[in-house]
Amino acid sequence: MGTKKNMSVSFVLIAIVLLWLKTYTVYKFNFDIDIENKMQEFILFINPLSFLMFVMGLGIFMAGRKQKIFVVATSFITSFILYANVVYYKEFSDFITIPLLTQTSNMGDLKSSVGELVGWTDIIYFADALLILALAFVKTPKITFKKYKSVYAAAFYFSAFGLAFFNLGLSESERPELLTRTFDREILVKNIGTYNHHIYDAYLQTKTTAQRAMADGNQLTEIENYTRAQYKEPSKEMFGAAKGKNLIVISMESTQNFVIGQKVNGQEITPFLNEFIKDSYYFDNFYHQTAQGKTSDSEFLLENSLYPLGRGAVFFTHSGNEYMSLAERLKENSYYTAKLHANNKSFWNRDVMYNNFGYDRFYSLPDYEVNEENSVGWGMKDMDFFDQSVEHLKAMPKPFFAKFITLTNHFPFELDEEDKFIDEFDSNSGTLNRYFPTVRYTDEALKLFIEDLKAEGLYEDSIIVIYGDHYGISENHNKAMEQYLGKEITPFVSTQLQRVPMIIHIPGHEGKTISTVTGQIDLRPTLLNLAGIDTKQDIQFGADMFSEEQDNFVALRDGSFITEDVVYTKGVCYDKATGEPTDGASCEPYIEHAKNELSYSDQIIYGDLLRFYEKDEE
Ligand code: GP9
Ligand code: MN
Repeated sequence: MGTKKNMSVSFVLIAIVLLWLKTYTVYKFNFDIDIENKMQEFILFINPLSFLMFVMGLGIFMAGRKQKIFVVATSFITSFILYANVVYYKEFSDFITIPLLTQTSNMGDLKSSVGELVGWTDIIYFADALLILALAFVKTPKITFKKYKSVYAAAFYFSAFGLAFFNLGLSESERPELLTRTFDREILVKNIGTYNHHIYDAYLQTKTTAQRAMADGNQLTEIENYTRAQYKEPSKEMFGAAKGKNLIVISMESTQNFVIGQKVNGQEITPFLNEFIKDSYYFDNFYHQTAQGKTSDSEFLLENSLYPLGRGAVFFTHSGNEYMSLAERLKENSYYTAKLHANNKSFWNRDVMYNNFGYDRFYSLPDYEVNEENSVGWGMKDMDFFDQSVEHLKAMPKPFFAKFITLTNHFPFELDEEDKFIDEFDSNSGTLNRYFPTVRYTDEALKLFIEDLKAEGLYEDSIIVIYGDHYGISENHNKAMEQYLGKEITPFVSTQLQRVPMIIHIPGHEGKTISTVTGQIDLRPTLLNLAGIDTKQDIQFGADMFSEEQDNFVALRDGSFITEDVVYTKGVCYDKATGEPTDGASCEPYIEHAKNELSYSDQIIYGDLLRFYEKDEE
């Protein structure tokens, strides 16, 4: 600490400030972090500081030689971590995570290109550490290597804590539920900083590693017996109905089923889908089963026919697990597999997870031409996304499995004037009001996409599956929803609102509405059976939606469930016919069943049990 007589600066403080400024400079020059306003810039600027104070700050408890060694070593180690991220980012436009490092294909890519990524001039990234090293040898009264008095040390750490909380508070207000809900690594780093991101990542890793270590293969045997007993024979007529055809699956952002066939202000909300349904299979009792991981949870359900987790996003927490993905099974059967979504590839940790699922290709942001004109709200407009995607489809080997994820109909449901084909609703919820025109917009985008597929000769060779990923209108908007639906929203109605559209179009097949109670968990077996791929031996919790043995049972992630006759939610059993609470006895037998389903699925994920799976010889 400085005194008036002899002004000197603490060696520890110099190191902190240098590293802090360097980190911020690297943020600006080496990472492509999208800054939308001054507050975000400010958060980005302060976010390295608390970590550096905590770690480098330990130097204030030491003096002289000890302090010098500690500060110099910490400077180099921290610089190295930052530099490793710079190198990694050059190649992958993403930040390092532990699962990424252990994924061999990624590392292989990195090793082969490391020569091109690293150069002598990179020494500049260590300039501050070298300066610190030099200062350690300089004898000047201007720098002090003293230990802090305990009162100063306490004040120092008190400030570090304060700063950390201040940083988190600002981030929370910029990005609510940052650590549990939305998981874009870029947003995470932007808010908590690159160093804290590593700590957070290490925490997730330790937790999963411990749970995984405690698991053993016997657990899987019990679960396997359970899922085998649940297996439903596919319908003879539908098994292989799409064999050899391309499989185009479209996940519609935030689209709930209540808009299908309905109007707002006397105008149809989904005119295209309403027509498309007429010559497709339409499942009108199909539920989303997602939780905090939203879109990524729906993708997880589709790929694995496993339930997502109750807390956090499994795409983030268990991306290193062994899975039996839909993509992998299709690939084994000579499909080319691709994901198409015009967003940051690291959003929801997709780049890592898709790699694990075995996708051949992920067409993400850099594969699209995105500009001011063709963007709104969250990014590229659906119409342009589909339009540019057709070119990608044309380039794919056939048959392909192409999975699309739309974006425009995402909260806060913004739209340019020229894209509003219908008027907003008029209620106290701006969200619900805007929802209708954005749903209508995506409907139009789908219409144009299908026209394009026809023009390119892809339509007749493809089966097209369209479904909603999760709800768009949360319970916060119940008042406005009551106004639109013209009825009270009880927990029963809320649960029914979790239905999302589900449409399967197969060339040459006539349209049919199927009202079996089904959910996203059923997608994997249904699609594989349509492709003529048997799933009898697979561990999955869903069943073919065309099966005559379908049990009309869907469990939602919160333990609610729906059968042919009842809806069970928040501990109350409702009669579907009346929507009124009924005798608990009608729900009783299923309560255990729902619990078992969810807990078996959780056990698979927490224990990474599929690594013990062995296929029986037939
Ligand atoms: C982002 C998109 C939206 O890429 O999939 O995710 P959500 O917020 O709906 O989970
Ligand atoms: Mn979504």
